[in-house]
Order: sequence, then structure tokens, then C-alpha cells
Amino acid sequence: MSVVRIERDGDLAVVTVDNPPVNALSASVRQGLWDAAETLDADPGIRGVVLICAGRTFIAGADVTEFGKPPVPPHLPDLVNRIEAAAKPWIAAIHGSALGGGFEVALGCRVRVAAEGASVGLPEVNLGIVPGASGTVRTPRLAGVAAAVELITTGKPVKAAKAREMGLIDAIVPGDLRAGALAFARQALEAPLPAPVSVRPVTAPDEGFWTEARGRVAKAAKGAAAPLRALECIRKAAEAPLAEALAFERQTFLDLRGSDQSAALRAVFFAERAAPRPAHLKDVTPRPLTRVGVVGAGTMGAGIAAALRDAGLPVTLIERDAAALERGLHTLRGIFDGAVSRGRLTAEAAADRLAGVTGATDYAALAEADLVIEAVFEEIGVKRAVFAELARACRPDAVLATNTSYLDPRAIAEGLPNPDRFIGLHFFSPANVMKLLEIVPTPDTSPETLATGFALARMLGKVPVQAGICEGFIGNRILKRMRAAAEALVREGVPIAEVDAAMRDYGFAMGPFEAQDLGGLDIAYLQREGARAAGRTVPETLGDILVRAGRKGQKTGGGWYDYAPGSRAPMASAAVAKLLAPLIAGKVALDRPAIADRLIAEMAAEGDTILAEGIAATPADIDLVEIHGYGFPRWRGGPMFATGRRG
Ligand code: 3H9
Repeated sequence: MSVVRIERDGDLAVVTVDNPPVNALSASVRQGLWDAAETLDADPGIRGVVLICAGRTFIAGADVTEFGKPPVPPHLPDLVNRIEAAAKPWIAAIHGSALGGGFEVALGCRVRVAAEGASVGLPEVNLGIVPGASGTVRTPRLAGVAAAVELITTGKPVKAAKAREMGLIDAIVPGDLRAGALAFARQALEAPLPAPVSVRPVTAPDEGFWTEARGRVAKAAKGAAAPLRALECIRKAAEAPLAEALAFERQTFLDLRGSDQSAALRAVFFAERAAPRPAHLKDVTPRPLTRVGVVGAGTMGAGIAAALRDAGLPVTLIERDAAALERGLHTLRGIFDGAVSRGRLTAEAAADRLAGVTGATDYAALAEADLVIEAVFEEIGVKRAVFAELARACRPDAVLATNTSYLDPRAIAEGLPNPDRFIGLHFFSPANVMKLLEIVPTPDTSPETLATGFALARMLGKVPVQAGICEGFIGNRILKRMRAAAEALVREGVPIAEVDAAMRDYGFAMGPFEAQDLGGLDIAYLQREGARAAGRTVPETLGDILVRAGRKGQKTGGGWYDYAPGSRAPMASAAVAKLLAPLIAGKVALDRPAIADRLIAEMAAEGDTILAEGIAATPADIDLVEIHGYGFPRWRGGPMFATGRRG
């Protein structure tokens, strides 16, 4: 069947794009729309055209899979111009998402109406590009420069109501979109239509506006190039004639499309979409998940409970006594209250989230749970005791998961009846925010249980990555190696602050030493001490020396750095310099890019080992772990991509 079809409804035509899954603007769709404009312009019985889409969404953008290939005409900018120039005015009827090139096609239409749940956006910067079919030029003419800057430099779509307020759409159509859009079109055609967007005037803001915007956008971009380039395009659109602005946008788009950043972001885009549905589980049906339990209401347990509630699942939260349970519920309340004060949740929604949590101190409350996630203290004896209780209290087919970061899930599951329903689910803190979920099956875990882990990730909107069993799984194992390499640099004489600055310059929010000060040096120290006590040879680290001197990080007023009381700003520490002086070889001159290269190379080398051992399935999985769990700059694509290991 054709991807673009024309139907007639009296003197109006309905042009439907039907190109599953998301109606992307592949060459055949562009050609189909072009042909439709030609056909309908030549049809004397037609006064106007409603553009609508089949399936779950309006056109979600250019076809990203075409980006690496030679462009095929008609090109999208020409198509948008063609639609705008049509003798019979086009009216876009938007449902789902009108994104990127999809919204640009809508900008070529004379009027835009949307269904209530629809959203519109120009998310191109997330792919390392700018809108390439007039988004930066037509949006300021439609909705003003400030609105265009917000929409385009953040890449965040806006819901129909806000889009209406911003002037991005003309009306919201309740009920049936096709019927509503046809009615709207009939009425609109009775009066003079608004001018085509490209000929509307645009008011250029003053220099102060651009200075402020540049500062804000650069800060949020954290090294990504596209948002600032998009801002330049919008400025050009505000200050130069139309044709010049369009040419500038096109050139910027083409430059960026061929950039490393765009290649990296595209790779991440497709990896993220592949991750929730691994090929090897294609034919496996997950267990239904309607009732979920969490054992342990500390920071991690409360965060997991919040994530489950955000996904609409009722949660039973278990603690060992009433006081601990009360503390846990208090933590949970704090999470939802925080979301309210940040404007992410209404007070009613927060109350509803909390109301969906049933606290209990008796495991019997988990009798009907489909899945229970254990998130208690990282101590093997404590965890085993929990699973012994779960074995007694839960249904024999309930999936039982451990949220361990370092322990061997096989040891935790020892003695568990029906071990095929056991699995590791490693969340990252704060669990309701961080997207990564490492899914760790044991040799006994059934494919069904594994598929249930992935199904849970989909429900929670997480990025799941399957990891094999080893100390630290994928992410913490790479972290350990990177930290060791960072310490090695310090031993060679690179200042601590230079290592951190190098990683910030690379695109991380924080360097490895600052991050340890924030999280506390003692947890890793205690692990090393545990391993030493168990007879393993674990060489002394610089971190060990600091912890032994009472420097556990910000919480003790100092770790790798000193902190003034009440401040989180790291200051070079004379005490640390003195403590470590005997171990520091001298002073080496390494510039920041060389420092970062060395640490990233170590991460990637550990990635190689992890792949060779079968702990991770693909380099893309490793990159997703680093981006979503460890703050690796997305626009670099992850350590494997950045070091050329993904081809
Ligand atoms: C652009 O438009 C540039 C122009 O300005 C200028 C050009 C000159 N292309 O996310 P989902 C696939 S740049 C190709 O799971 P959802 C996706 O890979 C583009 N394929 O669905 C997946 O495939 P599979 C600007 C695409 O319902 C399937 O569709 N637009 C594209 O959760 C389902 O995806 C964007 O950046 C694409 N553009 O969410 C929009 N988009 O099933 C990006 C998706 O084989 N897309 N696929 O794994 C989205 O944000 C979401 O897909 C959307 C639906 C919200 C639309």
C-alpha cells in the first residue's frame, strides 16, 4: 500500500501518511507528499487539504536511518516550501508527536491543529544536528524568537496545551481528530487564512537577549555543539532576510550531520531503542507484573519504590520494624514532595503515588506479589536471610530479584527453591531518576524471568543492559579501573584537580575525585578491606590512605579536597598533599585532553575485557551503561564509541 494516500471529503482532501512505525519522512513519503500537492493543486474540486497520519503518531521526523546515505530528492526543505506554496491551503492535523521534520512539514501548512494528547517539538539537537528544513527560520516567525530558542535549543517537545499558548499550533481539537480537523478547515476557509509562516515578520531581540541565551544554552549543552549552533541559526533568522537564513540553516545542518557528535548521538539513539527488546528474548513472554514488593526502605529501596509508583504499579514496602518502615515512608514522601516543589508532579499526583504504597513489617504481605525486589544492606548474610523469608512468604512463581551492586547473585540465591525465578536487578541511585538498569541473570535464571526483568525496565522507562556475573558487573567494574588509572596519574605527579578538570572538560559533570568526595570514599574502602580480610591481595590505594586519615569525603569535611563548612566547593588540600607526598613520583606535564584520553582508554580497555569474558554482549551495551549510569557525555557516544570500537 502507498505510504501517502489521498481521499476526498466534499471539497476537502485528506492526505494520510502511513509509514509505520513513526511515519518518518523517508524518500517515498517525501515524494508521496510532493505528488499529493501537485495532484490536489490541479484538482478544481478541492479547496483545501487536511494532512493527517495513520498509526500512533504524526510524522516523527526525518528518517534517521537515511542520514548516512546520499540524499534522495525531493529534499525536505523543498517539500516544506512546496506545501506552503500550494494553491490549496494545507492544514496539519497532529496526533502523537510532530517532531523534527514532522513539525517542519506542519510549519509549511497554513494552519496547525492538534489532538489533546499530542505534542510538538524540534528535538534535532538531541541527534547532534539542527532542524534542517526551516525549523529555526519558520518557528521564530510563528511563535517569536524566545519561544523558538526554548523549543529548539532544549530539543524538548511541548504538549498541545503549551504549544497552543506558545503559538506553535492554532487550535486543539477534542474528540475525533479527522472529523474535527475537517470541520476546522471548512470554517477556516470561510475567512482569510493566516499568512504563510515564512512571510510573517520576526522581531529581532537586542544583544543582551543573545548574550543571556548563549550563556544559558552553553551551560546546559555541556560540550554538545548543536544547541549553540541552533541558537546561531535562530539569530540569523531574526536578523537576516529569509533566503539567507534558510541557506545558513541548511549549511549548519549539513555540517553537523557529518560530525562526530551527530554520529555518536545517532548511535546512542538506536542503541537506546534496541536495548529494551533484546533479540534473544524475542519469542519469550514475560510474566505479568501487577503487584510488586520491595524489601528494604533505605535510600535505594525507597528510590526503587518511587520508580515503581511513577510507573503506576502498586507497591508493598517491607522493613524489619515499624521505626525503619516509618523512616522509609518518610524518605519516599520526601522524593514525591521534591518532585512537587520542582514542578514535576502535582500535589494530588504525589498524594496518589504515596497512597499506592503499603508498608508492612511482615513478609506475609508479599503473598500475592508478582515480583519482589530486595534492596537491603550489601551484606551476604543479611541478603540471604531476606530470600529465606521470601521463599516462605511468596508464591512459588513470584520473580525474586536482588538489587546488589557487588555481591555474587549466585551466592545470594543459594538454597532458594525454584531458582529459575531469581535475578539480579541493579538499579542506580537515585533509582527513580537514573535510567540505567543492569539485569544480571544467574545460570539458573529462566528466559521467562529474564524477559520479565526487561519488561519491568520498559514499564519503568529504564535503559536495561544485561550483564554477566563478575565483581562490579559492567559499570562498577569499569569505574574501578578508571579510578585506579586516575590514582596512577596522581602518583605520576598529575595534580588531583587537573584530573578532575580534564574529565569535566571532556564532558562529565564531575571528575573522579570530586565524585568520590560526594559519594564517600568509605564504601569502596570497606569493600577492599573486606577482600583483604578474606585473604585476597588488594594493593593499597591512595583512597585507603585518605580514609585511614579520617578523610571520607564531603561528609567528613574533606576527602581528596578540603571543604569549607556548609560548602560543596572543592579546595586543594595541603593535608592531602602531605599524606600522599611520599607516593608521588614528581610532577609530570600532561595536558587535559591527554589526561582524559588516558582515562577513557582505560575504560574502553576494561570494556574489551568485559566483552571477551561475555559479561556484556555488545560494545553498545557498555556505552549505554556509561551514559546512563556514570555520566559519560552522551554526545561522545560512550567509551567504546569514542575510542572507535563500534565501527
Ligand atoms: C529531523 O527530523 C531532521 C530534520 O529537521 C531535517 C531533515 C532535512 N527515523 O522510540 P520508539 C524508530 S531529525 C527512523 O521505540 P515510541 C525507532 O528506531 C529527527 N526511525 O517509539 C524504533 O524502531 P524499532 C527528529 C525512527 O512510541 C521505532 O521507530 N525526530 C525514527 O516510544 C519506534 O520508536 C526525532 O528525533 C526516525 N526519526 O516513541 C524523533 N524515530 O521498532 C525520534 C523512531 O525498529 N523519535 N524511529 O526499534 C522519537 O522520539 C520516538 O520514536 C517517538 C515514538 C516519540 C516518535
